[in-house]
Amino acid sequence: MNIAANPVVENNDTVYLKDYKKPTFLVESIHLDLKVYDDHAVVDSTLVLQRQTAGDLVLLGRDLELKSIRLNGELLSETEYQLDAEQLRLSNLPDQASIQTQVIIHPESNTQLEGLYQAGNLFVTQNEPEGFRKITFYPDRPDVLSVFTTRVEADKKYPVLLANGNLLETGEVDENRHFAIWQDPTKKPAYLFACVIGDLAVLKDRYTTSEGRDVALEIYAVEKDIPKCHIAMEALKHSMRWDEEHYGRPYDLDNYMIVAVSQFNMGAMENKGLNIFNTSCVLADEEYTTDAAIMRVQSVIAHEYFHNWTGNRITCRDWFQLCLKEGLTVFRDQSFSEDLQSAAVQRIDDVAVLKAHQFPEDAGPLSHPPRPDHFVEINNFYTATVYEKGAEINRMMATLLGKEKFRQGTDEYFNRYDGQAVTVEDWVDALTAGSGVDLSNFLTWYNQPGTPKLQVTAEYDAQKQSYRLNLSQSLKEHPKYPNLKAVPIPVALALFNAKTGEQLTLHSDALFVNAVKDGVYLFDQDTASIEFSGVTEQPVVSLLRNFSAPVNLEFDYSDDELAFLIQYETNGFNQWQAAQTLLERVLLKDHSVEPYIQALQKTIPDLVQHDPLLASRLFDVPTEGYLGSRIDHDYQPEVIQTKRNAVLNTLATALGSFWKDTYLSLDPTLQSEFSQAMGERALKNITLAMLARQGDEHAFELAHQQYQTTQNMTERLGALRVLVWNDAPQAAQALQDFYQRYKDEALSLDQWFMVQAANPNATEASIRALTQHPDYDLGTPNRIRSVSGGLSNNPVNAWSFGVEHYLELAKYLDQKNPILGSRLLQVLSRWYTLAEPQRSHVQNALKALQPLVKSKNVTETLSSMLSV
Ligand code: B3K
Ligand code: ZN
Repeated sequence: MNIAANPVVENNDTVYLKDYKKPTFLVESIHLDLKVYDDHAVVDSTLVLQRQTAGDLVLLGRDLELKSIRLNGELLSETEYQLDAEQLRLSNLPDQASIQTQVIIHPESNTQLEGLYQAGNLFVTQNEPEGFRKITFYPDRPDVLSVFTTRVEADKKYPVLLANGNLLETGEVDENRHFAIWQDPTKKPAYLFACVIGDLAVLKDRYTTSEGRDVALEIYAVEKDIPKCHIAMEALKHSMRWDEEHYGRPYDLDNYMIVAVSQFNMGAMENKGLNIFNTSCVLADEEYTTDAAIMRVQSVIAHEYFHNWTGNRITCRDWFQLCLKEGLTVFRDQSFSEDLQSAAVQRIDDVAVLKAHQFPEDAGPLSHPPRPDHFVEINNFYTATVYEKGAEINRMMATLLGKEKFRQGTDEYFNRYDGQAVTVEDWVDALTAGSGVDLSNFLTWYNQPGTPKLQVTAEYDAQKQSYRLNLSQSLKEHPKYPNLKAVPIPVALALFNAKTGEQLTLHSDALFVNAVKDGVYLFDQDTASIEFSGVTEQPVVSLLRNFSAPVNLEFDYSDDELAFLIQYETNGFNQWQAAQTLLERVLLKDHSVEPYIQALQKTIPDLVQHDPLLASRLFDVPTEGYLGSRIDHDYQPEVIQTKRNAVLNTLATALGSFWKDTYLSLDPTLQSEFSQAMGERALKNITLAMLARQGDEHAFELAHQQYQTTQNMTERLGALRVLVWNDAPQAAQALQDFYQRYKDEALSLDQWFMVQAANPNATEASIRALTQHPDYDLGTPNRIRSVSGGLSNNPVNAWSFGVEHYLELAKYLDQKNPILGSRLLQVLSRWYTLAEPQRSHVQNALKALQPLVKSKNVTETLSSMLSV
């Protein structure tokens, strides 16, 4: 691919990091008064301003109907300010001033789910990154921190009136209306402001911090969902304790509230003391939601809670620094989840996401550095690169420093910058100062795009008894970033005795700069070699253990060595990685699947007993989508599908009675540990699917029986999937039954849509039937995603009739909900890898969409996608 061929047109809307300027005024305090009515809302705000630098006061505002503006109490006429669609500008202000504005907004018709919007019977806010300007005129940028006092007024049919901080006062306005006044003592940027108005029930608990603060914990949801909030509440308390123990960070307010809303563009939002969550990331219950969803709830609860220190108390100077708070917070929630379940499996799942989403993103037209240096629409940069690669950068530094020094570094960061809005440089500086280890060259990772290739070769010298590894790194050229530099790559490694499988103790001599320390070699040059002495026999090396760096490793393993690592590696992640590498060769390079099967036969029976969760992951056959992302030219989804099915069929046959014996031997209900039970359920579903693939005459009966008798959603859905995807005689009735059981449970019903959309045998007509179903709803992102996400499970379908589906959605959402529209369109970002004629077909369709879309979000994404 030649990215230079059609450079993206940067226009007047482009914002550059290099242009950053301090705000002219800071806001000492803001009083906000929101009155919500059925057909509009009135917002009065009073800002107390303090000049910081020379220049005009710029208040940002979008879709606001300005009713009045006062300067120090005096009403201003239209000649005294400049107003356009994006801002309100005032010149020649004194150094201290108070500005009062009154605006009208329309939450009831806000379909963009940004700013203040109505979702069913509930009014909620979403202000990150730039939603606050849709509520009132304000210097809506993260380096303006202020004390917020909020008065919320609404009809009494909405008994719950919430905002950030402490409740100061409640009262009646008249017979029909009431109000509440909240004050948040902590200074915060406007993107962390939140309010909620509605009719909700609440689950309450308490938590005492390590400092002895008694915190009231509250989770708000609709009445019938309250029983599904207990797992989230436990995860919240667990997160609070974990942050005290691992980072020394206790909570700082007297209350912590979480509100669940069913219409939400993403997972959740970390508003100070008042998180707003997609129901899919709060509600967790084995009967209604899957194990994967339960794990996600726990990790998102932790993520938003951890933002209280990494994001809220220390925030970003500007939106280019987004990965400062997101990369660090994702790293923290991943570490938390590693402690919660099996660390190896958590790492496997996190790396699988990284490789399936971030690697392809970074290899294609949407590639950008974790800290971008320009953007048109910042909402387009809440990407896998900012989040997941950002997390990997932090993980690399943590790996290199070790626990103790990393903690000294983070302590320094919190001590230095509490209450401030900072940059990625500040973070790396503090880590360096606190740990005493210079990490400044890690900044290169933040500023460059692309996944480095790490090439390693090995030489064994029997006479000298030495084993030598030669390393080199490279990055694909990028026209916008001409001076790509070598990055520091921590390479965690181990050597194994090839005969016994035992791990060897390492003695290394570094030929150039660094030595192997605690099993980690820091490779920070273009090339380097390390030599191990006293190696009496040719060993098997295991590289990049635990995925110690986000790079593409190239090492010339033999298939037998990979099979060896599946069997003997003690790092569960690298066991899985060896299996993945081997299977990728089988699927993309026509290697034999035999070594993998043999390794499984030796490894699995024991693992099924002791670590069913890890065992389940060793059966992962790379998805068609992932395999497609490994192909850069002439990609034919059908070819991949055929090969993958053939391998699965071989596996089904080769392991013979293992599948049924294992299926019948598992009983997750006997497991007291959640992760053991989860592992057994995963295995049950895998073995059941394999039985069906074998054509076992009882497979469908077993599936139907599992469907009917279980009380657990993971099992029910696993069985339903086997029936539906194999067109079993029981499929239609089971689908009907599922619908009847769960038609009033939105999250479960999402799964009903998803299972059908993800059916490999789905057709244009079956997908259309789903999108025309009375329960399909274009106003609810979760429902849209259940169909679009399901469809993308099968690249053959996604790249044929799916193209039209995604384009139609992008066109519709361009105005209604551009954040979501832009996101969904990205499913097609690898169009340029397709074989002809599909490639031209999709390219033409994307070009035809260009003149039809208007939002910055979709326009920027489309233009980048077409820039290859
Ligand atoms: N910080 C929010 C993301 C906001 C996305 C805006 N499009 C959720 C999170 O990362 O915790
Ligand atoms: Zn976050």
